[in-house]
This record gives sequence, C-alpha cells and structure tokens, in this order.
Amino acid sequence: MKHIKVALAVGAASMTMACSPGSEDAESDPSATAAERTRLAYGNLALADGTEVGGVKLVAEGDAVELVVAPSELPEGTRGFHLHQTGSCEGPDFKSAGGHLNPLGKTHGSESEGGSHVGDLPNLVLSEGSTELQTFSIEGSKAQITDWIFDEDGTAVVIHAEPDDYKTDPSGAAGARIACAVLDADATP
Ligand SMILES: [Cu+2]
Ligand SMILES: [Zn+2]
Repeated sequence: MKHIKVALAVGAASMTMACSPGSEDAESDPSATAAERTRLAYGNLALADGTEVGGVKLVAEGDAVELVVAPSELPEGTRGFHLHQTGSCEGPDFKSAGGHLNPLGKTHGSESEGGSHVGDLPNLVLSEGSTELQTFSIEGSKAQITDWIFDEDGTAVVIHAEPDDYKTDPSGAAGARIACAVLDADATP
C-alpha cells in the first residue's frame, strides 16, 4: 500500500509540473491572449477598390485600450495611421471618414504645441507582404475611449499614402487615404 501512495504522490507532482509549461504555452498562444483581453470592436480594412487588406481590432486590457492591426497584402511603406471621426468608408477617397478623432479639441500631432488628437497614432510601418500584428495604444481611459469611438456616427481607422509628419495641422500631411475600416462593436473577424 505504501508503494501505491508514493506512486500517486509522484503522479500528482508530475501533473502539476506538466501544467506549468502548459500555461506558458497558453500565454504565447494568440487566441489565449485574446481571451484575456476584451474585444471592443473589429473592422475590415479595404482599399479604394474594395480589396480587403486585413483587419483592425480594438481591445481593452484592464483600463488600457489598444488597436491591433493585422495587415494582409497592404503595400509596403511608412504610412500615416489614424482614427477618424466618422465610421464611414466610402471609396475611392474615404473622405466620408471625416477628420481625425479629436474629442478634446487639440491640434494635430505629437510634435505640435497643442497636440495631439486622440486619433493620432504612430506611423504604420509595413514591409512587403507582412502579416505581423502591430499594436497601438490609444490615450485615455477605457470609459472615455469607448464613449468617443462608439458615438452616434462611429469611428473609422484610416491608412494614408504618406507618412504623418506628426505636426502639420490638421492631417499630418499624410496624403491620400488608401485604406479604411469602420470599427464595429458587433463584427467578428
Ligand atoms: Cu488619417
Ligand atoms: Zn491628427
């Protein structure tokens, strides 16, 4: 009997040990990471001709809100990247998305004196064929940001042809709008 008890104890110990690497695996598994975060919205990124070029996902982790970009077949380059004030992506110019999301009435860009817009994000740097996820922090509390993003007319995510210079008001001199996604709280990837 004593031998059996020892064997059981060893068995239990090895099960516990087996669980530890298991939970580390879970942390590196993107779907498990997504489960720890709350998904607030999703949007399909489309070019002017309607071609889908990936997706964007708005997630909350505690009180922090992040925008995760999953590019797919986006042209390489360094590109202005913003939240725009209207959740509308009518091609080919995507003007329907309006200006940058700016609920606090600031000027454009982190290098401007009265900056920056809530919707101002760092340039999106894309290499050829990259599908690597890129994560951007949005400034503000979760309650504020969700109020701003899910206002009556919604919010869009826009990718531009040129880099944002982080100072030219109101658009960062980022040129044409080449891709757009509407953030939809009910959409799924
Ligand atoms: Cu923009
Ligand atoms: Zn701006």
